[in-house]
Amino acid sequence: MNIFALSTGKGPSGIAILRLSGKDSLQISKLITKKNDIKSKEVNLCKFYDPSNGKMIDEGLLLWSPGPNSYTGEDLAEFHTHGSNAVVSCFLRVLGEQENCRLAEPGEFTKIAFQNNKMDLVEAESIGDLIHAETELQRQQAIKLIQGNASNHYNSLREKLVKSLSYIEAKIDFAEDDLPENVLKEVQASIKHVHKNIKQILEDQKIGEKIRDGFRISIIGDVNAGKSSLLNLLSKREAAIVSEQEGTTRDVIETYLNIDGYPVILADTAGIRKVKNKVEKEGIKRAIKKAKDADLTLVMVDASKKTINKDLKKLINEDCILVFNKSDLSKKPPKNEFTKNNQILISVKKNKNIDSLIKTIKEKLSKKFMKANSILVTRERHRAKLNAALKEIEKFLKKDQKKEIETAAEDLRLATRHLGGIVGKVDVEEILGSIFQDFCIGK
Ligand SMILES: Nc1nc2c(ncn2[C@@H]2O[C@H](COP(=O)(O)OP(=O)(O)OP(=O)(O)O)[C@@H](O)[C@H]2O)c(=O)[nH]1
Ligand SMILES: [Mg+2]
Repeated sequence: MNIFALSTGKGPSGIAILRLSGKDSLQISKLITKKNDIKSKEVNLCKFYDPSNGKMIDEGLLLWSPGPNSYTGEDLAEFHTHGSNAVVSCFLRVLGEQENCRLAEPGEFTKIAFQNNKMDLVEAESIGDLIHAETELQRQQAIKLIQGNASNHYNSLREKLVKSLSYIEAKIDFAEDDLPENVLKEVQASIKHVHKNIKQILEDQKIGEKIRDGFRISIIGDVNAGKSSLLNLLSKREAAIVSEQEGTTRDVIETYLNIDGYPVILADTAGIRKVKNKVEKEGIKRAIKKAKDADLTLVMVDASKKTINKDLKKLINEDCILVFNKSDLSKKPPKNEFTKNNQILISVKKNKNIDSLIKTIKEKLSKKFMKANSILVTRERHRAKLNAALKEIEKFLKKDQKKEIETAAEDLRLATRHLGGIVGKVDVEEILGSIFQDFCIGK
């Protein structure tokens, strides 16, 4: 079967690229271009025709890459046409009318590339990440993964396990004196090293996932301090209702932002105060929970107030940034005991000092998270596999390997399998579906 799809985005554009992969793609390309001398890895200037009636569809370029040296590893044609909806839909119809030709499923080109060993699973996933990257940090992380840093690391850990396993199997198969005495000691040391390494990777505060999904920042504070106003200003839209009435916001309102390259999910919450109203009470409960779950909390206080309210004070810890708003009304924020915290005086209304708040947010996030090691876990799937491998290794290390050598070997075998599953060396089928379905069609 040959598969095809529009690989560029929808809508009128200068150029659209349609891909066709499969063993008949050269034959079909010849039919569509009426050309017999299509050159590989060269730009072929062509007219494109509908073979059913010989009428011209458009003119453009054809890039022809015979397998295995193509993105998918199969024969691959790329048609560059003008990017109008009419040209694209006509071209897609014509491709669909060719024998053994069907529209590709989301991510199918990359899935075939993986199946043809053009890339491993981590690299394939990171191509999906790169396509969806919205911020600079996300782009950098995806590129690192595409370059194979993480894959190489996982492979080298797995190879260490495989090597140890082969020693243990030799110990099982051969008589005692055929192998040097210290083999088991060496195995133990090597496995301890792998164990330590995986633990380090896992102790990364989920930074890789946060870069993919966004850092969680919550704004909590006094009623009427300007929390919703700040959310609206940063997200450049009227996401939350702003009013001079106290207790306007009840529900948590979240928006996704790109703060200077940092992907952020910013939450606006109900103002903290003592209330009887059931609905507002529930809102405050949710606000407190949001603050607890956040990677960073902005505590907002009206700068013209004499003191910080007691209930709010209880929620301030060393990690919070204190934001005194309404500097247009008062240049002197209330004196307070939180001298170790970052404190910033702003005015949302007058757009004053917002850049310094953004700078502080960035510095806080990078101080808290960016010291993490270079191998970042970017998906729950990787984390689950690493945890499973770690568990098996721990079982192995707890055993008396002289007495329980056979079950110890099984522990190592399972650990190897879990580690291999990250890059796709085993257990592939079950995870393929879930990975590639997140892609867009044409990739
Ligand atoms: N003078 C002045 N007023 C501001 C500033 N920022 C916000 N306001 C006003 O303060 C009032 C409350 O703003 P909101 O953004 O609704 O405050 P909030 O903290 O979300 O309030 P609740 O949702 O009720 O907790 C509105 O009338 C805003 O226009 C500021 O920098 N200076
Ligand atoms: Mg509000």
